[in-house]
Amino acid sequence: MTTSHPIIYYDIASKQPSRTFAPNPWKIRLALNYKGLPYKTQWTNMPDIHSLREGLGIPANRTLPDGTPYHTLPAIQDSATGKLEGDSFAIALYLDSQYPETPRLFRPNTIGLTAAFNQQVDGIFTKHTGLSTKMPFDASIEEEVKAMFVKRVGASKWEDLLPSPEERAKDLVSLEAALEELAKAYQHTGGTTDWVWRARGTATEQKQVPGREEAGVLLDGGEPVYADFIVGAWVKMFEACMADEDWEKMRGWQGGLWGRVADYMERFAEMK
Ligand SMILES: N[C@@H](CCC(=O)N[C@@H](CS)C(=O)NCC(=O)O)C(=O)O
Repeated sequence: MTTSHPIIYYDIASKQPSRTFAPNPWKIRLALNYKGLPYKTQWTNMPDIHSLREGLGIPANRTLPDGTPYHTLPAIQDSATGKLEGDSFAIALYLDSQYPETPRLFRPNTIGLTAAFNQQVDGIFTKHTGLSTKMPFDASIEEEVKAMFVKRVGASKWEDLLPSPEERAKDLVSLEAALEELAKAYQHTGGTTDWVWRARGTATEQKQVPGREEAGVLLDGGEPVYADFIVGAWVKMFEACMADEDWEKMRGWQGGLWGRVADYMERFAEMK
């Protein structure tokens, strides 16, 4: 039964107006809206995620390169059941099992498959997060957030984390090539990835595949599933955080597929 008690949904705060921008929170924002569950967002500044989760009693779920655990979002607290969950995939599973009468995120027997896809897609985009050069943090915490990232990677200053124009150009070519492979899943083709030896993209030495049929906006058509929200979340993150001219390029890659995915996800993007 859908409950009248709202789920508290913890998301990372942006500058005003508050909006989701980070990929894992996006996955759950899209999922909650798709399922039509009543929820209320509690926006949390990035430097406060640690104390929030410790206060709620949710264990850390990521580790820094030196082994120190650190806390992340999304997390949910379901006041109907008392359930606390602090990992996006586990939240998606919980929502389907607790609210089975709402639209399903997972079709039967696809949980392992979707978990593997989650890892694969996270890997593709994480490799290219250097392109997200305009994270929309509030000015009041921006310096603190930058200092957190600088300390984490053992750099001496924020500017050292930003890609040079040459690195950015290389990253764009590499992301386009990786997305060329991902686009095959939308066309139900696929096969062994070949971009390692025959990178594709718009760089002058590369060629686009001729005669591509327009790919559908969902992996399997019909209704979306969690796998669609995994990709949709990352595409929305890049839309929010990339330099405008880079996003304009990405929108148009693979016959405009990523622009269509970003636009489609808008129907599940309400910030409640
Ligand atoms: N495995 C976790 C990963 C969550 C995660 O990495 N969240 C990022 C945002 S996408 C975060 O909260 N980062 C906080 C930080 O880096 O301090 C999940 O799927 O929920």
